[in-house]
Amino acid sequence: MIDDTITAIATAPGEAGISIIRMSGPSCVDILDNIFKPKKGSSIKAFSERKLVYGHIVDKEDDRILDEVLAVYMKAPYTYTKEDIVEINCHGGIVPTRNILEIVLKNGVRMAEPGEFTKRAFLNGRIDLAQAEAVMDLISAKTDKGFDVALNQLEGGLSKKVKEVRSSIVETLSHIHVSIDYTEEDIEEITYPELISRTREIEEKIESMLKTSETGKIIREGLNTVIIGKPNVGKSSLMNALLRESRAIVTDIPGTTRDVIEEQLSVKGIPLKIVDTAGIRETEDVVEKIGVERSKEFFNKADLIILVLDSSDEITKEDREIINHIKDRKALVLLNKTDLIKRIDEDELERVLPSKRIIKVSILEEEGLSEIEDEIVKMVYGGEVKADNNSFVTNLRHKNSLQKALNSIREGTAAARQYLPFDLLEVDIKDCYDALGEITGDTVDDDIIQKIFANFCLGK
Ligand SMILES: Nc1nc2c(ncn2[C@@H]2O[C@H](COP(=O)(O)OP(=O)(O)OP(=O)(O)O)[C@@H](O)[C@H]2O)c(=O)[nH]1
Ligand SMILES: [Mg+2]
Repeated sequence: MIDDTITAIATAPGEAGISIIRMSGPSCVDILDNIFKPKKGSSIKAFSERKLVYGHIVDKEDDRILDEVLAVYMKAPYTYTKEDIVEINCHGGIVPTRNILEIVLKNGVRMAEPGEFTKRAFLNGRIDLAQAEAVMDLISAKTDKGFDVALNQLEGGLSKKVKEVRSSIVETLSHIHVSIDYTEEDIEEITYPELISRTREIEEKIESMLKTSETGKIIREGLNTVIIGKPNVGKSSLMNALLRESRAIVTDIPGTTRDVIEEQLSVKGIPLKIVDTAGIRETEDVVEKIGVERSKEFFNKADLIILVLDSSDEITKEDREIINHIKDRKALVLLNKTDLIKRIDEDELERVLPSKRIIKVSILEEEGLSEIEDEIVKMVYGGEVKADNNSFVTNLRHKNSLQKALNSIREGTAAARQYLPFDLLEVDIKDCYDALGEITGDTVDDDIIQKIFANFCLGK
């Protein structure tokens, strides 16, 4: 049992309407009682829990009023942490917030570590580890889709699936046990073919979860997208059009963008980290040269490349060089400036980039933009998982555990196919069980838990 009381400012720093100072732990109600003077009555304890009470925070040493506040206490176990919780709503200025935090600390409360409230919710068994991780994803979600997926995970969507697989493993293990030592008579012994069909079923369930992880990662972290092309083809115009604002400078002078410009945007719920680059070309200009180098770096690490070509121009040597680089990459090709007379050789393009989607657009006349967005969505969901589904594996830690679980169960299947002894099979199946337990936190080391919560916000 955790026996100390912790505190933190739960709201963002700076000036705002209100700030909230939060406490959790066994002594928080007594401490509130010690520093809070209700407008009516003498003690907060005379009011029922979960009732917001108006009054003042007072430093009893010199009877100084620190702020006019609303305070509430909530009794364990039906709280965020499953412990007693206090929240003080004060004026959202730096001075009252700091003074109230100080007086709380003076009363013997310890400053919370980042994520410690949520960590207590986990340690006290209110939520599992995957749910706790979802809390941070909810806060940091950049798009509605990212939020919906995190909410699904917080409500136990992922955990439920993991638990289902784990319980079929337990069942399989119990059959193996009887077959090893004939103890429990009410459970049937298992044959090798039966065992294989069970492990194959487990494999399939894990595989189907893993399949969602590529899209899941993008939903959570964003799709690293880079716009490339030779100078003056309309890269910055595209960036601005997708952002629906004039972010990057657009002129008819080749070499206008001399450095990379990074922005975040949402394409139908998919967060895009999009980079407009300096047109890639040989140049003597020192600044532009650095820009071109940086563009290449972004190009190398991008998840998606949007190549812009000028359809009113023939394919040049510079275009061909870039085309060569995108052949094996996930890329979308835009033929821009279709409002002008066409000079580009489309047949050649289709020949050199046979598997790439080529979209004709006129960014100037806002033609074809929605087609670009639709194509990006299609590429992300890959036609495999439905876009209206909110059940994705978004977290790299979960993905790694699933992969580990899959490897173990596959080894189990292989061992069963070779009729290896049951006690050897049992080891593989147990490993699979443990790897899945890492996701929900049933089987996970303390230092991993430590690391997970260290990335949380203070006060959450
Ligand atoms: N006619 C026509 N002009 C366009 C279109 N899109 C962009 N332009 C023009 O092309 C010129 C270059 O556009 P930018 O967006 O600056 O091109 P860029 O690729 O970013 O150029 P650099 O930054 O120099 O590499 C500008 O004058 C734009 O107005 C289009 O669809 N049709
Ligand atoms: Mg530009």
